[in-house]
Amino acid sequence: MIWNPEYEAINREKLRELQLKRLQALVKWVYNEVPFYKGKFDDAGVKPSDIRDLEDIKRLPFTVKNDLRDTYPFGMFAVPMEKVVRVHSSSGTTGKPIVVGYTRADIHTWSELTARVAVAGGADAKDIAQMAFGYGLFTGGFGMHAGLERIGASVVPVSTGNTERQIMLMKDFGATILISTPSYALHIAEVGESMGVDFAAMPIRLGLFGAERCSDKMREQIEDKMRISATDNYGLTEVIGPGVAGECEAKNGLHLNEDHFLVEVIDPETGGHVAPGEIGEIVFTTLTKEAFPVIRYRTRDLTRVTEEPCACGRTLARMEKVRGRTDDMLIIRGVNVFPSQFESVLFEIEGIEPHYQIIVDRRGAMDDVELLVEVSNQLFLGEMKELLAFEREIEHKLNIVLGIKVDVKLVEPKTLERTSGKAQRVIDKRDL
Ligand code: DLL
Repeated sequence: MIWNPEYEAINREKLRELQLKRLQALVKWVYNEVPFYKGKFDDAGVKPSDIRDLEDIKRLPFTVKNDLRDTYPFGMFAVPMEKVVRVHSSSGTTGKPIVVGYTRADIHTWSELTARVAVAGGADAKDIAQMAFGYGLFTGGFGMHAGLERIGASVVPVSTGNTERQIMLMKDFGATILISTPSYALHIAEVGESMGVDFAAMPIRLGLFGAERCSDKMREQIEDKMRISATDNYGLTEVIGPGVAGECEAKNGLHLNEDHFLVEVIDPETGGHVAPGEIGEIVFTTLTKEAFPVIRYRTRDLTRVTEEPCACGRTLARMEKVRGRTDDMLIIRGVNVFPSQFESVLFEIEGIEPHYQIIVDRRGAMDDVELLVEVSNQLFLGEMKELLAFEREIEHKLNIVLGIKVDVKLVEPKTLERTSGKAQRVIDKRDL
């Protein structure tokens, strides 16, 4: 099923015409309404009338997270506050949060986009949708809620926390869809198992997961434990929240809502476009947002985009699952490594649970990396000698792939902290 075939299966030539028309109107709008953009465009020597085709987007300056921080809280809004009906915010780990605003029309657009994502993942009006994203300044709860309501599903806004009650309600209400982060879904599955819950006997059939990376292995684990089919969806507060891109049932990339967002993939070092289909940093320009438009917003998320036709009939381009973020990159004794590389090694090894934590510290002048990994109960209860040999084997495999020495510590199942939001995989204790 496609929620809005007129746009989701649009002829790509027509799409480009629509994008250009919207881009031209947007650039004019922000130039006149947002002093920040006027200043940046003037500095770059570009006027709204210079945007004659889509390629001209390259003439516009990028927007980065710090630009949004510097204008905290409402400095980037393109409409007066009386037109703003909602604000959300992204916490970030340091400094001031980023605040975004929505007009009534933006809220309407947003639910259209999350409706698309939900339907692409297999949801429909008959579904009972258990919303286990947080409601609040985080965009996940309210954003997905509106889309599911719009398609006519019965939404149960449980929010996060109290996992046992979450499972009880899931059972009693006969939820057919779970909407959450993949780490929280895995936690729900594990708590369910320990409560003796038989997910196979429950009506739950789909998972709409997003807001953080979910490797294929982790997806399989959740699907297996909960007896569901799960899809991945992507978004970020600065662009709108969830609803930027969502996987269809072909599960081969996330369809980007290109009628509302113009997508570029750039080389994070040079800022130039990468060749089509190559990996780079994904950059978004909102084409229809009123209160908080962004121009060439650098997400720091690394992925690749393909325009190849998809089996589902949508013509919207697909982004591959996010591989990592440019700011995830750890520099260990001069070597660049991404947490997803640890994961790719770990998840190939039998007996490893999908819970791990990377702890980086500095001893004297040396960086020290410790990797805590949960192993299956069966393994953990085995012989010490075997456990130690297993640790050395993992260290060896990591060394081959990452080129650094990692100190692996196997830990008992269920000892690493669980979360109802996004998992924290890296703890960097270095004072860099
Ligand atoms: O996480 C919005 C969202 C909510 C998306 C619910 C999907 C579902 P932020 O909190 O601003 O917004 O975080 C945005 O999270 O730049 C990515 O690094 C990461 N992220 C979001 N979705 C995915 C995903 C929401 N499906 C940041 N896969 C983004 C990997 C994701 N990373």
